[in-house]
Amino acid sequence: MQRRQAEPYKIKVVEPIAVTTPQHRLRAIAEAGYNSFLLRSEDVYIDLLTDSGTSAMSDNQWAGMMLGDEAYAGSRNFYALQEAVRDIYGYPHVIPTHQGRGAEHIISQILIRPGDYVPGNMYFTTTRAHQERAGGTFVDVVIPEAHDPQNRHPFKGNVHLGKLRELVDRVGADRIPYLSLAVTVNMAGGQPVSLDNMRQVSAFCRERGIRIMCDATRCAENAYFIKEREAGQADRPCRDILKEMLSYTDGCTMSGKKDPLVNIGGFLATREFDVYQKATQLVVLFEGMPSYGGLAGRDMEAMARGIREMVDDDYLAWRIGQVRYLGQQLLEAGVPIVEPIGGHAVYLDARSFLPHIEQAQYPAQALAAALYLDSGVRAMERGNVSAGRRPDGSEYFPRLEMVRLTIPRRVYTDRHMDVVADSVMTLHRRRDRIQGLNMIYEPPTLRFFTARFEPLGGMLAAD
Ligand code: PLI
Repeated sequence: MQRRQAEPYKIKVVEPIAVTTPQHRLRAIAEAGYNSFLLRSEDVYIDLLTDSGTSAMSDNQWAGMMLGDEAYAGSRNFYALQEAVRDIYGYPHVIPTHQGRGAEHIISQILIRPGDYVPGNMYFTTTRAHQERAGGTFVDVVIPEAHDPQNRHPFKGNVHLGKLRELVDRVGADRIPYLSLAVTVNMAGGQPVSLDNMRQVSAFCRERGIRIMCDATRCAENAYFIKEREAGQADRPCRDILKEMLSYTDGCTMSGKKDPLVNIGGFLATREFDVYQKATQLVVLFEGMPSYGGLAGRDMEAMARGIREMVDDDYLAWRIGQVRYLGQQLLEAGVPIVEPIGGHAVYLDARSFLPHIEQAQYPAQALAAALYLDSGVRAMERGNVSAGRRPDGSEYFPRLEMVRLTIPRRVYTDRHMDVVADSVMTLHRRRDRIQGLNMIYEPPTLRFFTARFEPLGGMLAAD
């Protein structure tokens, strides 16, 4: 018999959430232009929009908040953060930023020149937007399996060395400021990169003189997958695996809002003093002093403590286990999801779920809206709307058209996951009644945040 495991924490504070009526939800989603980003959170029952900034902090983190040293410069909490980053990530130079994209902005401005190419193991929205804003062209070098939702490759985030080599040979290493290496790969479904792949990629990049900037946003979850799936890693603590992973990179951008279990914060870290020095010049313009980067002292303290908590093996096993608990129920009911189940979310494959809706009518956006209408569960579109448009104005039409059920860390119980599973399964049974959407307002960048839609044919809900 497989013994069941429970949460490695107990609950000290609770936050009530409201169950809403179908009429209320119909009004709310119409007012939100059928975009789940534009819903008020008070109208949401179970909020799976994102795992970003939505974690529950521990009592130790809250205690740290009371020890905020709110000095303009040289706050002791900055030194605690620097120490945690050196200890857990292994990078000597650290600059706090208000969140991950603050770090992406700074590194893109420092390293990318107009006409450069930035290879990456699949794009992320804000990361690519900053690379393009700095004049770079993003080139996808992830393995092809990553674009196939049903392919069960254990490390779908791996870099395809052949594609990377082809790019370097074509444009020259001097046109490639860095390889952007995400661990895990969010847009592929929270899929990990193997240690072996990182080792090989690092050897190649070192030989060609190309630095590796890691998007380390969910690196602890990536380390857990390595422990679980990669030969010879089962007995190592995730903390050690993580240190080895990052030893193959030259620096990272980091959103503290994911793995480090805080509600706000991020940082840029590097091994290169040069890059660090240039970053200190930019951070004062855009974020704040290099010793706070837009964060209060208390926020840096909470992040420093969260960084140490995020590598706990029992926590990570439970965390990945909860995501899997939801995904497994959907798989057993025949709902098409991205496999293997990823680290921070279960991704519904909206193309297979709603084959009658063309991608130009945003099936993933329509499915996210239908889910909200059915049960008050808020999810996020990660498909054609998120991918946006190419510089020539055409839509990307990515192969992956997904709805992300993103699980906040330490927030919901498995019973909440049961409610979500029931709702998705209900929609799947009635899927032929869900209609596509027409986009009626489209902002020029990162359109998914604020775009507005209307249902085609006037009917959206499953019933
Ligand atoms: O939201 P930020 O600015 O702290 O971080 C940006 C960011 C960078 N890389 C990756 C892989 C992310 O997932 C990411 C933010 N993700 C969000 C907001 C999400 O909902 O997935």
